[in-house]
Parts: sequence; structure tokens; C-alpha cells
Amino acid sequence: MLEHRTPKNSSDFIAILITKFLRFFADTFFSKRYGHRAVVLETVAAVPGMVAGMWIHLKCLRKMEHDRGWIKILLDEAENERMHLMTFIEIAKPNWFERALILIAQAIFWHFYFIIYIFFPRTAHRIVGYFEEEAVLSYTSYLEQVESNPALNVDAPQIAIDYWKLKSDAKLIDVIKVVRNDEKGHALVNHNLADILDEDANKKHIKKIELKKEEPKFDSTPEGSNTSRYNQFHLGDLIFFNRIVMAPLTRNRATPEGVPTSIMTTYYEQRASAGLVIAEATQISQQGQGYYCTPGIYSEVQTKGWKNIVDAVHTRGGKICLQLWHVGRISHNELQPNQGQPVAPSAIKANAQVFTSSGLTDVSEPRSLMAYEIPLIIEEYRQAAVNAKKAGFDMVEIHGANGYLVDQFLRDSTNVRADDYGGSIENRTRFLLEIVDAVSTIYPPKRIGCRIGPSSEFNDIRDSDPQTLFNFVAEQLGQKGLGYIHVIEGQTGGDRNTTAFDYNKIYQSFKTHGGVATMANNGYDRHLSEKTMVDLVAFGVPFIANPDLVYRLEHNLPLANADKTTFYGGTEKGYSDYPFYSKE
Ligand code: 8OZ
Repeated sequence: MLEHRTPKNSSDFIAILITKFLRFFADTFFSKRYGHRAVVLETVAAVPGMVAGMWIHLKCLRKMEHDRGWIKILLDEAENERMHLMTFIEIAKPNWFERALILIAQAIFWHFYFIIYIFFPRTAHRIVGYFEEEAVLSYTSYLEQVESNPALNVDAPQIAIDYWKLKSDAKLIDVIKVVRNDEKGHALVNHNLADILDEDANKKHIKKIELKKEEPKFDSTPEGSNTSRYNQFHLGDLIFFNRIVMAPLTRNRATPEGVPTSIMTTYYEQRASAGLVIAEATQISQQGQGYYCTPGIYSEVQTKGWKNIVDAVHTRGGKICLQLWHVGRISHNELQPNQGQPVAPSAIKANAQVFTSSGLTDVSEPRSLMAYEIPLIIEEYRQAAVNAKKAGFDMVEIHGANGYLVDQFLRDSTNVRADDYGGSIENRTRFLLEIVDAVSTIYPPKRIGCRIGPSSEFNDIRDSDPQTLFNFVAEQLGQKGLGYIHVIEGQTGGDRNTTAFDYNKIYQSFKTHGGVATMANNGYDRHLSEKTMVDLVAFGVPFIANPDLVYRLEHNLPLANADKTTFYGGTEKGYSDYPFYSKE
């Protein structure tokens, strides 16, 4: 159940009081006429959003070069509000008298909001944020009404079908769901705007009405970043709500054919308030699969399944990235095409286990890749990126960690090849860089990330000189202009302090050579994540039982513990049924 964001100071209290009053006003004077509370609330609630968008647009025109990001958000918001309004007028079909009443109400609120905005811009954003949360509550009860009374569930109007790209036979219930989710995203945007104005006021840098857009700081040191974990982050033209990322988590809820399922849509949608959601590792081919029921991105049905997930996250205003995965030797014959052998740079078997249809099993004996097969795999990465783009992913991440194929090429315990892909550090890095080049023909480099685990020995992997190797990898990825480098610090899923390794060297190397952002992962908690200077912190396991992890961290609320028995495989239990925070 959504709750209002906790007021932080007296002006927030005033904002929430005004919101409650407006809600009361809307309920008392309008909703009884229509019987659909949400419809009326929406017609009234749309106004501040529209006005906010137009007004701020005018204010920002003079500062285009600083405020471009916000202008786009606010214009999108205003257009969105307009479409909410049009849709609900289509549904409610007010008569002329009622239309006149709505116009008068709009005129009152227009002036009311306008005046508040001039003198108290952050309060104005807060009001809109609260109002949108209020709308979510209203839609929730409206949904219940519609669900319990099928007669109310009329066909969706064409305008809603066109605007929200609904199915042509969509019903009212589909419209309410999509608008409710949209409102959640809008509430976040407005609260974030208020937060930014708050911050500016604290710093006393900027006078009341001026909006500050934070320029991305791509400076050459890892220091000088992380203004606040809970503020928005600009990665190129992508705007994240905050600097907390949902790390990729293997949960084995796809079909045995690697098709994403509807519970996955619910699960990811619930977690869309992360600055960036990195969806779980996803095989680029059947040969790249190492575990039962992990998703793929090489067939049309898989791509369609992912599109549902991407659309759901986008509806909530979130951003989503797909992790491209080839497991190499970490697989079992059962999962391979024609039950063949898994492939690897060199035929060295790992001391590791995978899940097959009959449970945990030792990996199978791998064979070494023939030279001619390597470009074919690189082409599969490129095709996977084409499919990811079709599904609408904002970014892709190349999985170069945890002992899978890319890592197997990088490290000398698993790569003893004598050709151009083995031997020197340059040669061992070649496979990764060729993948980056191939994927860069589909996504701009800023929309590509790479995950590495330089000191992790997960899946039985090591290197004789990991610091030199990964400094070089980071430098090369920086030179390619990648969006981010995602570093697992310490042992995957284990102790973050086991090995002496200088991660700052990696971050520095990446940024000084042209890389955009740094991302750290493994064992971070609230305190550590607020202290570190990396741009983005990825949380894995804490996101399992806390779909609203960002909200809980920001408000210092207790975190729920995840049930380990439901980590890998199963149903919605222990997957999409973890509740959002509630006081009780
Ligand atoms: C846990 C179980 C299976 C796979 C990784 C994709 O280590 C994984 C994974 C994690 O990156």
C-alpha cells in the first residue's frame, strides 16, 4: 500500500494539509456527481501538473543549457497530465454544467498553484507530489470498485488505448492500472524536484525560484561525486531517480525455454523506484545458459516477454538495463544445445555447481572454443543487444564477472590459449573489447555498462596479477566511453574485505580514460553507501525482500530479511509477494 512520503519540515506539513483539503474539496463537491471519486480527483489533480509544467518551462527557457533535463521531464509531465485529463473526461462524460464546474475549479487551482509556486516553489512541488500519491490511493479504491462490479468495467476509450499503448480490447481496469502506476512515477519526480530545491536552499547557492539541474560530474577522480544517494543522477541523457541501483539477481523464474514470465513483470515493476534496475543475467544463446529457468534474449518470444517487463518499469518512471550473459564453462550438458559440452577459452573444468532440472549438479567437462567460433559468439552478443533494444531496455550491461565466459577469457587460471585471445593481458582482454565494439553498433557506448569482479574467486576463478589486469580492463573500457563500470568489491555474495585490492585504481582508471560513471557492489549498507564517493551503489540481496529499498534507506526504516530457500526458482512466494513498508 502506498503511503505519503513523510513530511520533512513544517512547509511539507502545510503541503500535505493543502493536499488533504483539495482532496476533501474534490470528494465533497464533485465525486458524488459522478460516483467515481478517482475520475473527479484526476480532473482536478491534473491542473497543478499542467501548470507546473508550463510555468517551469517558461522559467527555464532562459537557462536552457542548464535545465534541459528538467524541461524535458516537466513537459512530459504536463503532457501526461493533459492525457490523464482527456482520458477521464472521455470516461466520465460530464455534461455541460459539470464541465463548467470543472473549468471553474481548474481556474481556482490554477491561480492558487501559481501563487504558491512563485513564492514557495518547493512546497508547490511537494503539493503535486502528495497530490499524486493521493491520486494513487484514490485509484486503488477505484480499482477495487471496478473489480467488484464488472458492470463498471467498460471498454477503454480510444485516446487511452493510443496514448498508453494498451491492447485494442483494453478495459477501464487497464486504464486505471496504467494511470495509477504513472502517478507513482510522477509523485517521485515532484518529490525529487522538491528535494533538489531543498538542497539548494540549504546550500544558499540559488535563490528561490531558480531550478538547479545537477550536471554530471565526470571528473578524473572517484572523489568529488555522490552529492547524495537519494538525489537524481544523470548518465548521459538518462536521468535516474536516485543513485541506488538494483543489482542483477538470478532468480530462476523464467520458463525452461528462457521466456520471462508474468511474475517477473510484477517483481521488476515493484522495484522500479531504484535509480536503475539491472535485470538478471540473461543468456545470449542456449550455449550461454548455465542454470535451469534463467531467461534468454535470443528468441522472439523471449524478447516479447522482456518487453512486458520493460514497459512496466517505464510506466513507473524507472530505468532498466539488461545484463548480457554467456556462462562459458559454468554449465551442464543437460542445458546445452544437443546436450553437448559447455565451451570455454581452455578445456579446464571448474570446481563449481549449477542448477539443472534435477537440482544442484557439478558442472560438465568443457571443451575449448575453436578460433572460428569466437566471432560467432560476439555476433550473438550483438544480436542480443538488437533484441534488448527491441524490448526497450535503456541500457545493456556486459557480464564480465563471477567466472563466466568473459571472466574466463580475462583470467590466467582459465585462459591458457596460445592464439590472439590468450597469453598477454592485452590478448586476454580482446574478447571483452570485441563484444563492447559489437554491442556499441547497437547501443551508444554511454548506454553500455560492464560488470567485473576483479578479486572475486566465485566459480573457481583466479588471476596471478588481478590488479594489473583489471586496471588495464578499466582503462580500455574507459577509452571506449562506456556508461559505467560495475565493480563487485571482494568475494561475490561474501566478505568484501578478504583480499587487498585497490578498487579506487579501477574507478580512477575508468574515469580518466573517458568512462562516465562508477558503480560499486557487494555488502553495502545504508551508511557505507552514503559515505562512498562512487557515483552509483548497486544493492543485490536487500532488494529481494524490500521492493521499496530506496524509500527504506532514505527514511532509515528497518529492512526485511529475505527467505534464502526461495532465492532460486519457484513461484511468486518469496519473489513478488514481499510487501512494501508499512508501519504495522
Ligand atoms: C547466482 C546463481 C546463479 C547465477 C552471477 C548470474 O553470479 C549469476 C548467478 C548468481 O552473476
